Amino acid sequence: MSRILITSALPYAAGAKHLGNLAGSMLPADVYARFQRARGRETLYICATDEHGTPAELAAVEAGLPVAEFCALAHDKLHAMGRGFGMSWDHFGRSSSPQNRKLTQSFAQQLWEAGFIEERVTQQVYSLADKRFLPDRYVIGTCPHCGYEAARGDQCENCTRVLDPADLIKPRSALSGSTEIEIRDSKHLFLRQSLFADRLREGIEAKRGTWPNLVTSIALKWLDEGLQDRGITRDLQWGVPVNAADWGPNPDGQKPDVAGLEGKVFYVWFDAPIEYIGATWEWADAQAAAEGRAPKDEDWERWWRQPGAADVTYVEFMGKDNVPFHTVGFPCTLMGINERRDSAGRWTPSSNAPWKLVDDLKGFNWLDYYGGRFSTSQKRGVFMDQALELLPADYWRWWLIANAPESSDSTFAWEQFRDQVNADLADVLGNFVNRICKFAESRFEGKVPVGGEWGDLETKLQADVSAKLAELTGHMETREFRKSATTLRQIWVLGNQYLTEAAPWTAFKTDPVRAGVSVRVGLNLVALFARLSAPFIPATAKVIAEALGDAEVAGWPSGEGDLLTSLEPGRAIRAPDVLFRKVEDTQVAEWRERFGGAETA
Ligand code: B3M
Ligand code: ZN
Repeated sequence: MSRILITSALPYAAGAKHLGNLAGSMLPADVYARFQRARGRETLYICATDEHGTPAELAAVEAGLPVAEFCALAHDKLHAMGRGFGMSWDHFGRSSSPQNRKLTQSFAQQLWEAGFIEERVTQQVYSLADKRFLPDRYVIGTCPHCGYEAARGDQCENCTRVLDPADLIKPRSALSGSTEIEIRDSKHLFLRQSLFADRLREGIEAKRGTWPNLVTSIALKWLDEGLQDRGITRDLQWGVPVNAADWGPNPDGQKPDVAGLEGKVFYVWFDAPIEYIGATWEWADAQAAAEGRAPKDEDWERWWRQPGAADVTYVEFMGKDNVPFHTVGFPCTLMGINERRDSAGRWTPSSNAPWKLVDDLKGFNWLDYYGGRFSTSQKRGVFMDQALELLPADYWRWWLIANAPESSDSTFAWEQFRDQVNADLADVLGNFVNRICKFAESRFEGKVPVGGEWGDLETKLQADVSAKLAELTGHMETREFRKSATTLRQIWVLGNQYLTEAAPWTAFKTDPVRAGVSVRVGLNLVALFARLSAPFIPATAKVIAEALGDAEVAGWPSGEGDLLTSLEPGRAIRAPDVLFRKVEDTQVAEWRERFGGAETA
């Protein structure tokens, strides 16, 4: 049985944490991780804060804090917020960790020595007003591709194209707003991505049909446009320092220009994906410390390096803007270490134990707010910390997964949110659990009824539920989250239909044994619902399991087996408190007032 390694895109320490960040990477990754653990697979779900680069520096300036302090606070805040939403991370690391620094420097060294990194003198944007270079997001201007006027120097968020600050039309400093800008020479390291184009294309073509169309088409579009070599260093202070003094000669016998590279750091997009590995190392170190033993490389390398990782399936989750960096950038880094390329373009394995590349990549479109973007500055939309003040995490988890922006963008609107959580969670699931548990309490002494035989209704229910379970398991395995939520809801509905037909409340007067059978089956449905719902709404699933006398939710059911007979007759149960209170119209009105509604889009 394969082990499952899961990563979700690393949130910027400084980023605005809107519901889209949750919907498009962390939450589906968590649902998938919980599902795989429930299936009995050894699963590792890794996430971290992405702390380097201009976004963090700019936010620290704005907050008036030293950047290291700013990042430490942001990390803690994000960690708490993620936990609040039920993220079952095995480790939530920091890209500024010593482990990531070591890996990043060692990877760069290996790439240099293998001839995949080149030095170039580049033209950088220099601000006379700020007396410094302005890499990436320090420059704002008009996108040369789509004309968007607030494009950042690293990427246009409108058309998702990756940019070079010097490409921007009408550039201005993000620090001072100054347009007094000149272009100066500065030496930088470039990863020779163009050498990898054919290998990358082969890899992506092989994933067509398996990976979402969105992902393969973004990756192929990138390759079709002609893969550019990528600058992987920056004129910044905050980041992983370029350790060129440690490096040996490249295949041409050339040593790096140590003086020319003095004081530079690696580009944030070079070190951030490496932190997936770095955070796994942090996790292994923390485990060892907790168990009072010395850490071993083998503990984290078994997830990432062959031959130990041969049974690992590695799945990445991210929003569409991150796809190029994960289908091109990060694979180049790893392939450049795993393999050698001769001057004729022939590839052979290097002498290194190879690092694992992604097996499955799940990309998402955007979640927007009433058809417009979530925006902190324009006070539009509800953000992660605010959402948890309004309602428990499971409401949000359910709605966001049921409306995951998979095949297209999806949109959040309070009215639709209210209608859907009220219908699915309060009316269908919550009401079912409460009704049957209350009835068992009042008519069967709070016990799973004993005796009586199944009739046609139960046999049919078992067949229907079992067919739907196979469908649900299939959707979960292929990471089709909307379809999974739809199928799960259909299973809840099957339970409701069964109870309506079996009507133990009326049967109780004339045929108490028959009513007992229905109540027993009903309670077993409750137990099954907890198991199947746990990846989506884990807190509620636990409350349900506890009401049935279990400390934990049982694992994912494998097939027909004990689908409707897992609770032994005679077991004591109790009705839980109301699982989901309905979202009221007055709340919707208040929240629209506070966070904006259709008029703001
Ligand atoms: N921090 C981008 C983002 O939050 C970036 C992802 C890094 S994944 C290695 O959109
Ligand atoms: Zn653009």
